[in-house]
Amino acid sequence: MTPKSVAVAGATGLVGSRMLQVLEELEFPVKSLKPLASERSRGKSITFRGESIPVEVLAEDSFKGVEIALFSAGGGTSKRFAPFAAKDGCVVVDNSSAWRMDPEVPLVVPEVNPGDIAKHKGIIANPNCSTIQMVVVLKPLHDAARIKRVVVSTYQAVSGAGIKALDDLFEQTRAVLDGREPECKVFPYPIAFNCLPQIPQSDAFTENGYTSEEMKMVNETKKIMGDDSIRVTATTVRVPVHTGHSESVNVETEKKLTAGEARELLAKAPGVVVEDDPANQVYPLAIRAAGKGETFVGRIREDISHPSALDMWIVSDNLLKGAALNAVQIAERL
Ligand code: 25A
Ligand code: L14
Repeated sequence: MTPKSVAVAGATGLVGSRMLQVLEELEFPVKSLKPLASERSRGKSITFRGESIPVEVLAEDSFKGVEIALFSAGGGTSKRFAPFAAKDGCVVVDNSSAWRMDPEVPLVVPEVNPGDIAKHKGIIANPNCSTIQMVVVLKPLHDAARIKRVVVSTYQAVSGAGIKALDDLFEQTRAVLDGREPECKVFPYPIAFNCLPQIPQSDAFTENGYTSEEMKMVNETKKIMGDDSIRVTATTVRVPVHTGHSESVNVETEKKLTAGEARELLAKAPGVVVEDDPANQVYPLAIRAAGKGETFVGRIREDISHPSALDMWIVSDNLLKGAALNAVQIAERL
């Protein structure tokens, strides 16, 4: 690949900083790097390959001469600025939910639907973090046995909600340990020592009683897998974990798969690591998945309440495969 000029919009955020790190670690051929953020980051610098680069304020003309732009600065920012980037001939890989369900925009997990990348018209969407780690595991099972229905509950890390949410987790934990009242700045209720069945923290509930995060898992799974017939229901929950989303997933298939057959299929699946040895208490853990690029699956077992279904536990780093790594992998395929 000839070296590319790359911009990162939201470079000072949690996901943006992981994007810079992944570009370095995967030795992405970067000719020049342009870190972009909001007014709040004016005067800040980021470090890329040992070099300090000043952050520029994102503007409509930021993308002249830029070939690839990775966006992670929230949905509103993507909606407003990605079209300007595309118009200037830049290809946008967007981590927000702004464009994901647009029929003109491919929604891509490279292990699942790499062929959709070529259909882009300037914008490619990076799926929701909880969806990405689920579909890399579902895909080989679907190919082998056709998935009819998925029932998922998530245990989502606080880093998914950004830097200020992590500050809340730390401050509240300290307050509780010191015997003070925890203060809520980002979440509607304390996240320290608690679970919140509401993601995101604002604009969460849709008319059918699901949260928007839950409906993302329903709709994005069908789009990425290219199969509207897969029925999905989800309950998404924030837990006081720093980084690494965990998921309890029940998968009903048309053709019965034994737990052993599923393990064999998943052992061969790209980007997936099977960690499943109950006798030795081996199963995926968020604290071990954090910082790694793979998706880990374990606790694979046949559902005793159904003739043709499996239960499993899926864990991945929400900032890496769930966001920055998947975006850079899409850019690599470009
Ligand atoms: O709008 P949404 O979709 O609800 O998204 C809200 C936030 O969720 C995070 C991300 O926060 C996003 O802004 N997020 C989104 N997708 C995520 C994912 N898949 C995700 N988190 C995890 N997984 P973040 O803190 O990680 O990153 C924010 C980055 O976006 C830049 N940004 C925001 N608005 C922008 C913009 N850039 C350009 N134009 C805009 N209009 C933001 O830059 C950061 O890089 P910044 O300069 O605004 O922030 C620098 C520092 O300021 C702190 N901060 C953030 N918001 C506020 C704030 N301080 C005060 N008030 C605020 N409202 C941050 O802590 C940051 O360090
Ligand atoms: O759709 O954990 O990418 O708050 C990313 C952050 C969904 C919510 C997305 C979180 C959002 C998620």
